[in-house]
Amino acid sequence: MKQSNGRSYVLLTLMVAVLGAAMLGGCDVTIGDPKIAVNLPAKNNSPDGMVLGKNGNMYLSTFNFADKTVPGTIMYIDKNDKLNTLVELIDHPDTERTCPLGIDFGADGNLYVADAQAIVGAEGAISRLLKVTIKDGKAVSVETVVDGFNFSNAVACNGNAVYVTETSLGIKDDTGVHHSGVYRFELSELDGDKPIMLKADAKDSHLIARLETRNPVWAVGANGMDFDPAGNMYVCNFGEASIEKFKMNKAGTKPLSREVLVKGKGMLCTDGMDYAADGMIYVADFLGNAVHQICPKTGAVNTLAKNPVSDGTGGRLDKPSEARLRGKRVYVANIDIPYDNNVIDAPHTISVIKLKGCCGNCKKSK
Ligand SMILES: [Ca+2]
Ligand SMILES: [Ca+2]
Repeated sequence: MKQSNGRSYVLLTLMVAVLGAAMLGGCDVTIGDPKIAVNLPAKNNSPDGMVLGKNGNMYLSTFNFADKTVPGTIMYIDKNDKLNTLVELIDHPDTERTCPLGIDFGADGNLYVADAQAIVGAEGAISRLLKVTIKDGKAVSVETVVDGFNFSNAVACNGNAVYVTETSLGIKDDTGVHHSGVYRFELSELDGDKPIMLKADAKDSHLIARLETRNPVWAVGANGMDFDPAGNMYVCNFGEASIEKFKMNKAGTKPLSREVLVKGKGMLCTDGMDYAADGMIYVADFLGNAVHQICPKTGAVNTLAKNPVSDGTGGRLDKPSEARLRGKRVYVANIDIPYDNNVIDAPHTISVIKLKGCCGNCKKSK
């Protein structure tokens, strides 16, 4: 039951997303001047999740939307913007492919990866959380540690836990509400020999937060996620074009309160996000083909870059899905997948936006 429910709902979501392309085309606005940080090999043409490692490398998940023979791969961009491969991931036994999206390092130093089988239309609740064990900077093993997501998406680690957004809880709701959420796992319960199998229908005890999305075209829920230094959790609600802020209990096991930090204000959706070292939030706007900087104190939005849908030439944004800060440079993964009137096209790029000092954006009111 779980698999059929999850499958039908996730596929419906993706079909609606495709149909929505005609209704929500790009616009002609161009803001900013992003450049190319890295050219990706043609086979690794669908980049998504990124995380800045303690060693200064920007780690990056890549797959190939159209070609299932290409393994999902974790790469990294070193301090000189040279691209390297960390590890190729293990294919799912049913689909024979891996589709890595969000990534983050746990307090144990290992890398946790969302394998979103749903993004390429795989059937069933078969998306996963993978653990890449790292020793001396090298990947020594890849294991499945949680199975049974409908659509695992972002990964964010805080304390001794790993949090994963579930973009669809697979719940049928005739009122037009799309249900999604956040799962939390203790590092100590993640065991490659005994993967956690999630219970269906939002009944699993690891589910700590639920989100609702009311968008008739883009029924896509919880997406990017991150924590601030005080332990507050921020979750992007894609179809609402919002970021929700959750004040957590001390242990980080459940939210005590929640608020919508920002919604809309020029954003058409909220995809991958970074609560960055400079105290600002960076969010990729897949539908708006834009990257925004958001003040977590006021919710003010400063659009750093935006352009009509492109092929990515020269660093133009090409369906960005994640933005991460390194120093004063915002790295942007152009996932370039075929939704919202976009076509997969060369070049395949990571863009970079150079920040010009402090924007002062936080001084503005909402
Ligand atoms: Ca492209
Ligand atoms: Ca494109």
